[in-house]
Amino acid sequence: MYKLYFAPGTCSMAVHVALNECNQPVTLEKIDIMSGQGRSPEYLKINPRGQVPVLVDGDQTIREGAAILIHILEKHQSPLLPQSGKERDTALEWLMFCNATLHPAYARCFFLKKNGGDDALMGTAVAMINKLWEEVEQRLEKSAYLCGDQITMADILMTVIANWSSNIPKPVQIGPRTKKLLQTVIARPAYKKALDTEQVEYKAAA
Ligand SMILES: N[C@@H](CCC(=O)N[C@@H](CS)C(=O)NCC(=O)O)C(=O)O
Repeated sequence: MYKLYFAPGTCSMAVHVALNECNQPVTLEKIDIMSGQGRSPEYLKINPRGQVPVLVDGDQTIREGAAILIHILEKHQSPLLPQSGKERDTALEWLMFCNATLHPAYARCFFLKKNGGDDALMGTAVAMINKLWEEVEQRLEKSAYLCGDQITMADILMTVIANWSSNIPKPVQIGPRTKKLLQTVIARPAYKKALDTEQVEYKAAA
């Protein structure tokens, strides 16, 4: 059985949802990153960066969310990651957009909040987030999901990240088409189950 080191509602939740989507049972190991458990000597042995997610699959330990998601979806041949061609390239592009562009944009704001960044700097950082949501909103003019008419993992990771918006000290603006997508994603049984298990309230779709 898989083991997932997670913190409720964080990026590790996308891995939790992916496992649920693939009907894979998982042993969940909660890491209290807010209280510094991620920096404990025990956990640093598991992930020297002190972060979640970490997935243990048999004798393999995988760190980095995008690598973990690709591992799971390929192993279980999930349609959340098309297997070849242009569809796969597009799905990976948007998965990486979420993992390597949208996620760090939020992380920048959390860093400023925690370390007393000034108001102007925070304003600039939040404006960068809002610019990304504008781009997403424009993309959804053409299709219901980020990569067309079918949901992919990118939509799920984006939905997880969107829910961090209420922890940002300035307004984050998410457009109506994007909110509709978020509502569709959180209605999926796999997502609902993860929210229930992690005891997370979803606020970004309203
Ligand atoms: N690049 C890493 C980023 C992981 C990450 O930032 N995880 C956050 C939760 S969303 C975390 O563990 N933060 C605690 C910390 O950095 O101390 C990945 O994609 O796995």
